[in-house]
Amino acid sequence: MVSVHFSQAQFLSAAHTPNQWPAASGPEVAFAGRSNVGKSSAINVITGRQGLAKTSKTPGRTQQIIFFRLPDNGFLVDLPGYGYARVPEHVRRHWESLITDYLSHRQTLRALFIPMDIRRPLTRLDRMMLDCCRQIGLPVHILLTKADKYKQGRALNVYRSVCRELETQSCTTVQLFSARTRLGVDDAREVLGGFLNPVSGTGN
Ligand SMILES: Nc1nc2c(ncn2[C@@H]2O[C@H](COP(=O)(O)OP(=O)(O)O)[C@@H](O)[C@H]2O)c(=O)[nH]1
Ligand SMILES: [Mg+2]
Repeated sequence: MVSVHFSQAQFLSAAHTPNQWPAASGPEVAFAGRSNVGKSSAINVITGRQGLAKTSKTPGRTQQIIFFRLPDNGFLVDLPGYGYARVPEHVRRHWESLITDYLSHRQTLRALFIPMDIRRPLTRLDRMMLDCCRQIGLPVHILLTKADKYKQGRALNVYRSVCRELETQSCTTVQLFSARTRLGVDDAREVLGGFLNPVSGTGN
């Protein structure tokens, strides 16, 4: 059984540029997704720390990489959201360079969690993100967020069709999730723990 003490996660820093990243000193999992899909809410409910990651009704605000330190040396990372239509061009370019730098240079990055709103999964930018991860060999776990917005049957249909679309994509997993009802929180913790602490549970 993997056990990471998520509830002891602490805000460490907010970085605009790579030289502000904390030293890469332990396994790291980053959350990346379209603005307003419930990324920060997911981090809060998974860690059990309401208010750890700032949530907002106004999409497209954060343009920094936020680092949270976990006990035993790991990091959780909140990447700036993408796909918000009303950002100026220079902000979008800044976002692209931040993310590209981070994904391609962060040696300790183990996996990406990509939350997607269940009502609008696999947008063009989500697919670009998935392609990027495939190219660099980074595992991805997709949270279909706000599952409470749909009845169970409809949510399961979306889940199945996303799984079908991605079945040829190795190292990509999918689950239903709701920060509101806590659906899927334990599963998400287990997957996250496995990425952060891959030797646990193997008898080592
Ligand atoms: N119904 C519902 N709303 C959610 C859920 N998760 C987040 N939200 C709402 O969606 C909005 C954006 O959430 P936030 O976590 O800030 O999204 P982020 O921009 O992806 O970090 C907020 O108004 C949240 O209250 C969920 O599971 N269910
Ligand atoms: Mg956020």
